[in-house]
Amino acid sequence: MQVKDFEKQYRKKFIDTFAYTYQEGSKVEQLAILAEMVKSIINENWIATNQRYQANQDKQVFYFSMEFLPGRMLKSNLLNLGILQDVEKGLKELGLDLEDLAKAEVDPALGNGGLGRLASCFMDSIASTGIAGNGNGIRYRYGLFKQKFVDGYQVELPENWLRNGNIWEVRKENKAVTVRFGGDVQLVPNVGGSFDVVYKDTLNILAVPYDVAQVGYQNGVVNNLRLWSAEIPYGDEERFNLEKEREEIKKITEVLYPDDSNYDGQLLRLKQEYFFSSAGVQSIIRYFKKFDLPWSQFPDKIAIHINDTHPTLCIPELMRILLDEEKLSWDQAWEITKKTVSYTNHTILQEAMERWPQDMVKTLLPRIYQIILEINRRHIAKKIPLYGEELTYRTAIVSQGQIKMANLAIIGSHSINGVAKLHSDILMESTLNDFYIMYPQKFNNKTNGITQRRWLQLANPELTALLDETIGTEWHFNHTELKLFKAYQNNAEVLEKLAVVKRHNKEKFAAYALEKHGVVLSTDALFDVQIKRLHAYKRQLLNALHILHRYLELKEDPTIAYQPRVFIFGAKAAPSYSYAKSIIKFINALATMINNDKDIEDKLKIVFVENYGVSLAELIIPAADVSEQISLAGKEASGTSNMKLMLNGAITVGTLDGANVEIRDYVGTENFMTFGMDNEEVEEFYRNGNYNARHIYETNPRVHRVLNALIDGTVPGANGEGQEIFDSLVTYNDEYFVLKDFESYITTQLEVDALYKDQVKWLQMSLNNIANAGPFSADYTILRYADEIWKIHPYKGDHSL
Ligand code: 26Q
Repeated sequence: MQVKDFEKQYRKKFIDTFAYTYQEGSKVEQLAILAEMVKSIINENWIATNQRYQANQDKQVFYFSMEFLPGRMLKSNLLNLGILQDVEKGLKELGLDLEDLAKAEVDPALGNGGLGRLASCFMDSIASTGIAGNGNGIRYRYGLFKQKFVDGYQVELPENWLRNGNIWEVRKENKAVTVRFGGDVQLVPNVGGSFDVVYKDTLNILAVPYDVAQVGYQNGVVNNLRLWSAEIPYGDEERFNLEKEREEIKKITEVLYPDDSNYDGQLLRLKQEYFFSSAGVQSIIRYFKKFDLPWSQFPDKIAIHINDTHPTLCIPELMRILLDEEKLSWDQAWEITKKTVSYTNHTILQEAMERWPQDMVKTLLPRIYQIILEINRRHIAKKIPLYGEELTYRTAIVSQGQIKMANLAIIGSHSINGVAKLHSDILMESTLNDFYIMYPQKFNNKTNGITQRRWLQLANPELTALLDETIGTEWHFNHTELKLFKAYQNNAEVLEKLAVVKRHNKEKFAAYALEKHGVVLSTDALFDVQIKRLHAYKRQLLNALHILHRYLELKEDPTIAYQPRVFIFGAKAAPSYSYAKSIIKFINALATMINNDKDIEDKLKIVFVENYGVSLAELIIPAADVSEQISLAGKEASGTSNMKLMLNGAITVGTLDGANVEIRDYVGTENFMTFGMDNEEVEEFYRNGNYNARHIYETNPRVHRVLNALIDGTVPGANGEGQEIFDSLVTYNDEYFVLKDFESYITTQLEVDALYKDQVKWLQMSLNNIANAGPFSADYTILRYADEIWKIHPYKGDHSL
């Protein structure tokens, strides 16, 4: 479209919609009109993509995830359509700024953290690699809570993200399905010698899909993300005149559970899980039936992938439909189900494993319960002769009054993968070893990835421009080409340009920190970043203790030549996780003390950003010099901020945990700052039970001084929290070995200081990180899923990999 046409259309569309001129409109309205125009381009490709899939009867993957964190979509859609620059120009002619309009979009927080963001990176990569794929999730009325700090404490506010409507969704009322809960189920013998399943007194809920286009990168592909909303069925309004019943239905898709690593067995959560699993499976069945193929070909046309155990009920749901509605035999249905479903595990923590009380499942989902019991019975009967009772019973789905979702997911699928090499090894060798013995061929690794489009091209346009002028633009389509950048590591001019890019990005963040938090930052300081959910195992506390250590040192001797640093934190704590909230309060108290201490000047600053999410990540990551990846070895399944920060030239200070191990392998030990115990050492402590945190406190003078500062009133306003943290470390023996790794951490941080002072060396390390980040493109991860698990071939567009 010509710029002139664009302007004309924009003016007209605005007036047609609002009956006043765009100059009088709000940013939200100006954005809405732009989005309408973008959608009309997208929709054509969307229809064409669907027609192609249908005509070719392509195999499709359905990615079931309880969470998606897509971030704002305007610029990402423009980039992927290949019209970002043109639209920017057109808007300028109209006197509008694309950046302003982009910021008027809400950032849908329909997820907690890593798992949800991964799902969205995957959606982008599935479309961009030309794979026929769909997302399946929940359209929560309220997203993850908005975080505010009040006197340094986290306060949670509701996130009413739909207030102005969602410009990218299309309500598909004609694709609604019914999901049944509760009631009684009877198996009534029929003339054919089998039986019919008769339901009585069920609560029927209408699942209405809202579809969101997933635009591929300059390849014409538009896939679908389908988010389900719970509504009262048509014609049932009479029945639902009771306020209470209406409320109950509305509640199902009302809020996202804000816990990301702690299992909390609430009935409503179980309802959510079945609701979107059932709706998704029903709509897949409806799609498959259009082809009029034998059921045995179902796995040749459909792959269902479950993102952690949250959608596991799609296994018994698929069984239910095949058995009860399509009248297949158990063996046929079971074969099809196993061949269709695959599962990714995202956690090592035992306390995060989902298990539901048997009685809850029985009451809420009587038919599904029967099917789960039968799956379990057959599993036990089949495996005891092979593996004996002890091992077999450890793999039971139903045990001690509980239904274990991971066990059901493994038994009912053909593939289970971890999300980084170390994580997958730990699953096979320890956490899920019993299953590994039974089904070694099901286990595999798929190291996570990130989309370079959002995390480099959109978030860091200046670095993108520098890469384009040095290595060309082929890397936009094939991210391993970033490797070409390595050839410039001794090029003074390129290093200088890299420094300028980093400085500009730091200036942008500094402007935000000043406006939002009133903190003045110097861009000469090293920007040290830890952004992730707040959890004890991620050890934000280790970071905080290091800062406190530096502070105490500087107070004692102001001449110490520490490299000035800005410590940036972004983290939400689950509302019920009180220890995590205490750490937030403690870090905020530390920030207030240090930022206002005249003796410290620019040597130390702390910024704990409020309400961390995808949009803030896009601002912070390009500004980072150091990436803090300091979880206790063996605890972080993968991590993905580690990849995003590396891609933007930050140097990792990290333990050998999750994907850090692979990052270090690619970038080389000389460009990665390793510290702390490895997984073996941690395991050894678990085996011998010899860890004694109090002993470290009593014998290590640095630890002693820092810990005393937690309880002697050094940090004003955090006495209670200081004491609580002290106790967790000393009295309760420091579950995550913070004190054990402390020395190694502060030593490594001193090395970081020294390296940073040698700017050429530092820039070379930074450049090497960028150049080696290509393999962590989610495009490659997705191609491996497609090839090895889903058995789907990418569509060969102009720029397929
Ligand atoms: C389960 C039951 C009840 C309520 C909530 C939950 C729940 C919700 C979300 C449990 C876990 C999550 C999220 C987990 C998560 O984000 N894990 C992270 O996944 C990333 C992507 O694979 C990894 O990089 C991280 O290492 C991992 O922590």
